[in-house]
Amino acid sequence: MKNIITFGTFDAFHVGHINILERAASYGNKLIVGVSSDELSFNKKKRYPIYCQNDRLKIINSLRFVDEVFVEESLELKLDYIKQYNATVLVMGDDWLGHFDWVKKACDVLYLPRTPSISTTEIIEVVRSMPK
Ligand code: C2G
Repeated sequence: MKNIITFGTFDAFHVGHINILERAASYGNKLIVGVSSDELSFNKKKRYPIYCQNDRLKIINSLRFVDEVFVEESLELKLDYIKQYNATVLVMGDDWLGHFDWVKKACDVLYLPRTPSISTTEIIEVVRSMPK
C-alpha cells in the first residue's frame, strides 16, 4: 500500500488542479489531499478564497481519484500530516520546488511541473477585466 499526500487551496477549481491530483494519484494506491483552511489560505495569499473551505473540501472529495481529504491548518504541520496519514510520497507542484525538502526524512518528495497558463489568480483577473 502506497499512500500519496498532496496539499493545496484548490480555489476556483480548474484543470491545473485536476492535472496535478490525477498525476499524484498515479504514483500510489491511495491519494490523500490536505485542503488549506480559509485562514491558512489568507496567510499564504493575503486574500480569502472565493470558495469557502467546506465547499473546496467537498469538490476535492468528489473526485474519483481522491480517496481522503482533510483540512490543512498550517504549512508547518506537514510532517505531522505525513505521519498521521502514513504517506510515503509528498507530491507538490514545482512552484513549491525545494520548499518541503525538510520532510524528506519521513517520505519521498516529488515536485511535478505546473500546468501552464492557468491559475486562480489569472481567472480572477480575467473575470475582473470583463466589460460589465
Ligand atoms: N497547480 C498546478 N498547475 C496550475 C495551478 C496549480 O499544478 N496551473 C498545483 C500547485 O502547484 C499545487 C496545487 O495545484 O501543487 C494546488 O495549488 P494551489 O491551490 O495554488 O495551492 P497552494 O495555495 O499553493 O497551496 O501546503 C502547501 C499548500 O497549501 C499549497
